Amino acid sequence: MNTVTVSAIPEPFSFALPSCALLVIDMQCDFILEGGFGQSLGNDVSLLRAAIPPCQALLQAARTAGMLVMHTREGHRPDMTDAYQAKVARGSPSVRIGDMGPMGRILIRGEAGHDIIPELTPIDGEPVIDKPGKGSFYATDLELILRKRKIETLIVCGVTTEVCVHTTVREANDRGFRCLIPGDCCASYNPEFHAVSMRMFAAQSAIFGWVTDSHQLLAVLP
Ligand code: C5J
Repeated sequence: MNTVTVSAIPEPFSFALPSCALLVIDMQCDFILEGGFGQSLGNDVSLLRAAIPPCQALLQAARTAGMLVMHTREGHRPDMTDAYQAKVARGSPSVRIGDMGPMGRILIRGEAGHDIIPELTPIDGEPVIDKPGKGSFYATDLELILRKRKIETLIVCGVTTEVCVHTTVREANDRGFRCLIPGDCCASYNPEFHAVSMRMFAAQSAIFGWVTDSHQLLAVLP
């Protein structure tokens, strides 16, 4: 029933299209554009831009294949009642969560910086999950939506690889979802962390998931 097999590490990965969803993690202006939260932490945000074209291609292919597409955004309520002080006070960024940045208040829902970048704007019918944490399952209705749609497999992409992508894949894996991670559709401010994250996903017979790339996926999606 509409099963495809994609080349992956550590072994080819087969999945049924009707029970597979694409999850695009935190492709938000605050992480990717100049002046956002990512840069306030001292990161080179240009490193994340490499993931945009492969994500665009995969997003288009998933829509054409009729797959469930979901997006996440990391951020908080304007009154910050859902932002633990332990998170807000972490480190010494030049601008903290909730402070005013060039694209509005950093990581606050409704602000321009919190929005998904224009290249990957969700279309009608694609659920957007607003999450206060790094993992997409924590304090959200993501699992409810996936279970209702009888989703068993997640293709997970987005930023940053070792933070929100990794946390989400681990959460999904523990909940019984099989995760496929196209590496070129993920990015990190630290290329070494990205590379090691990919190895960690696939180690020990795919302990967290299977790693592939957008070209392999585009070759098998209808
Ligand atoms: C971070 C994320 N890195 N989306 N968030 O704070 O990975």
